[in-house]
Amino acid sequence: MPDSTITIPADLRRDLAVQSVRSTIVDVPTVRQHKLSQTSVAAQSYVIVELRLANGATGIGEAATLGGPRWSEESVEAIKANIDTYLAPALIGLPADRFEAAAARLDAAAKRNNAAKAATETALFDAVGRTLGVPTALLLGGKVRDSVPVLWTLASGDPAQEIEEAEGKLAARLHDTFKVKIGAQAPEADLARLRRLAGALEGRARLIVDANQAWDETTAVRCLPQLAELGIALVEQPVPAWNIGAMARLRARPGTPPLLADECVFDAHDMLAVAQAAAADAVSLKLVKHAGLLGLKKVAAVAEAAGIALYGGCLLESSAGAAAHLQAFATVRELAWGCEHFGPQILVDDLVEEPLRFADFQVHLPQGPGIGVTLDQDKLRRYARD
Ligand code: MUC
Ligand code: MG
Repeated sequence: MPDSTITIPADLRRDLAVQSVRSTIVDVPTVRQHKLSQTSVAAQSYVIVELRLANGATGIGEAATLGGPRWSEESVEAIKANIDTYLAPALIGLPADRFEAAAARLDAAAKRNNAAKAATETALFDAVGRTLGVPTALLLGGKVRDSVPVLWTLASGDPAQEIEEAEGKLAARLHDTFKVKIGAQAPEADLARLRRLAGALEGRARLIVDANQAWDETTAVRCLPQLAELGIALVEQPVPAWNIGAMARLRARPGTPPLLADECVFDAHDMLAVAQAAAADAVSLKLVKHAGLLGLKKVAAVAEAAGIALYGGCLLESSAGAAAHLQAFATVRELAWGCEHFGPQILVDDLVEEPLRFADFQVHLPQGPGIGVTLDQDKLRRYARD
C-alpha cells in the first residue's frame, strides 16, 4: 500500500481536545414585528456558543429562541445557564471529533434542552471542520446540493402590508413561496386574510400556512378544506403537538391539504410515532428540536424510511444558525419542500462576517471549512446582553 498523500498530524487526537466553551446571549432587532399564534417578536434572542480546541481552532454554534420560552420550553437564559453549568463541563477534554460520544455525554448531562445541545454540538462540528479544512457537510455524508429553495414568512397579520412585502420579495427574485403565520386571530379572520393574499399573488407565488398548534380538531375539520380551496399547498402543525391522533384523522379526510409536522417532532422517537400513525406528509427539520446535526439526520432518516417528505425548518436563526442548518440540508437526498431560512434577512443586522447569499429564490451553502461562516466579534459585542 502506498503512503497516504494526506498528512494527518500524529498528535491530532490530543489537539482536538475541547479546551473551553463560552456562551453569550445576544438580542438582534427584527425589521418588523413577527406574529405567531403563541407569541410576537420585535427582536430575536440567541445564545452563541464559542468552543476552543487544544489546537487553537474555534467553532461556533447558535441556539435560537422565539419570544422567550413560548415556542418551546427553552429560553436564552435557561440555554446559557445549562450550557455553562452542565453541557460545557461534560465536553471538556473530549476529542471534538467524537460526535456521537459527545451527544451521549450531553444527553447524560441534561434531559432534553435540545437547542442548548444543538448549539454546543454545532460548535464541535465547526471546530473539527476548521481543523481538517473541510465543510461540516462533508462530515455529515457530503453535499448533494449547493443551494436550497428558500421561502419567506408573512407574519405581520396585516394583509395589505403582507401583500406589499411579498411583492417586494418576488420583484427582487428572493422568494416565490410564502409561509403565512395563522392562529393569532379567529380562524375566519385568518381565512379572509388568506383569501386576499391568495387573490393578490395568484399564479405568481405558492402559499403555505403555519398555525403553530392554534386549532382544535373541530376547527381544523372546518377550515382545512377551505385552505385547500384557496390553493394552500401545505399546512403546518394545525393542532397541538400532543394530538398526533388528530393529525392522522385530519390527514385521512378528503379535501385536507398536505400536513407538515413541526412541534410534534422533536426527536427520532417522535418521528417514528408520527410515521406509525401516518400523521404527516412532511416534517420540518430544525436543530433546536433535534438536539444537533446528528439528531437532525436521524429524524430525517426515519422520515425517509416512512416516505415522509423533508422540509428545512428554522427558528429565525441568523446566518450562523442558518449556515449550520444548510450544511445538514445539503446532505439529504431529497428536500422536497425546500427550506425557510429567511432569518438572516429579517434581522436588522447579522452576526457573521459574510452573511449568507440569497439569490434567484435560493439560499446558497457557504463555502469554506466548518459551518462556512465566521462570527463577527464586533457584532457579537454590539448585540450581547449586558
Ligand atoms: C415555526 O413554527 O415554524 C419559523 C418561521 C417562523 O416564522 O416561525 C418559525 C417557527
Ligand atoms: Mg412551525
